[in-house]
Amino acid sequence: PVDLETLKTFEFDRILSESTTTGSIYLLGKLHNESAIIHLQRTILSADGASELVKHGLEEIKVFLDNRPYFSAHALLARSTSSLPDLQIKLIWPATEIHIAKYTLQERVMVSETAEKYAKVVVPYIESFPPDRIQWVYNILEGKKEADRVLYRDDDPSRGFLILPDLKWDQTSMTALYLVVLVQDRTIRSLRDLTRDHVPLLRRIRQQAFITAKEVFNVEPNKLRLFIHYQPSYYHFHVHVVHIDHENLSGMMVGQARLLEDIISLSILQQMTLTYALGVEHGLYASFLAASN
Ligand code: M7G
Repeated sequence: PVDLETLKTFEFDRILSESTTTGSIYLLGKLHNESAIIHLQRTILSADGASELVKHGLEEIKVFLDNRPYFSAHALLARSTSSLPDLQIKLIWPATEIHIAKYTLQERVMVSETAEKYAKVVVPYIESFPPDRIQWVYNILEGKKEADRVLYRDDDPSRGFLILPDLKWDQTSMTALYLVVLVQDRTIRSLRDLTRDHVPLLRRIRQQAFITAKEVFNVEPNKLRLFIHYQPSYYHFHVHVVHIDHENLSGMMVGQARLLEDIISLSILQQMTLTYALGVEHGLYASFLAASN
């Protein structure tokens, strides 16, 4: 289990990446001699929490620019039992080389993946993963982990799916709403495996995501972006459900994110050439290079 004492033993190695817009940073190091990635991020202020913070939540301010009517200051937050958390901390421990590559700042290139390239390059890449790479998904599907966070579940092995808050969302700000839908069917590795037969499943996912977001978080259907990643990090089919006002998500860029709506209307995915950005540290990059020679 992870606790404060464990975190305090962190032996820092290097910074993998950082973002000044989101105020977040990925650190690589060791915990108890195993590789660990620590992600630190300032928590997003919720709309009603922000005004409370100004009135009651500040302990001290230091003004560093005073040019009336313009003022800028650094603030220290007061401690109280109702204080908002200052930081969101995410930990991957033990971290694999694949995790480290994923969070390392790297050059990106655009690649076009034909159906032939998919079969020749991507399928062997997917099959090279140890099965425990998606153990976290199976743990959720089987009710062994995050069971109390699941918002909707249908255990039918082919038609069923689960909806729960994504790892990326701490549930404080609704405009940062981020849910993930995990299908029960373990044969769909990515959108490449989708056929016409899956259209009813995709439609039910869309409908239920709308219902769950409305019932649980009071977010309307027309405020949600439903999309699928290609390439995904995890080859077990899932859908991202994200608030329209969520900003600064590299995972929403054109190429990587494909609207669920478009996928539902297409159903010719196996034949499509898919073009997307790929980091040069990504495990597929070397395979693509080798295949083009
Ligand atoms: P992806 O498109 O395969 O990869 O999406 P990405 O991480 O590059 O976006 C996987 C999604 O599942 C991401 O949005 C992750 O934040 C989320 N996710 C990953 N893990 C390991 C977990 C987890 O353990 N629990 C939950 N709830 N979500 C996770």
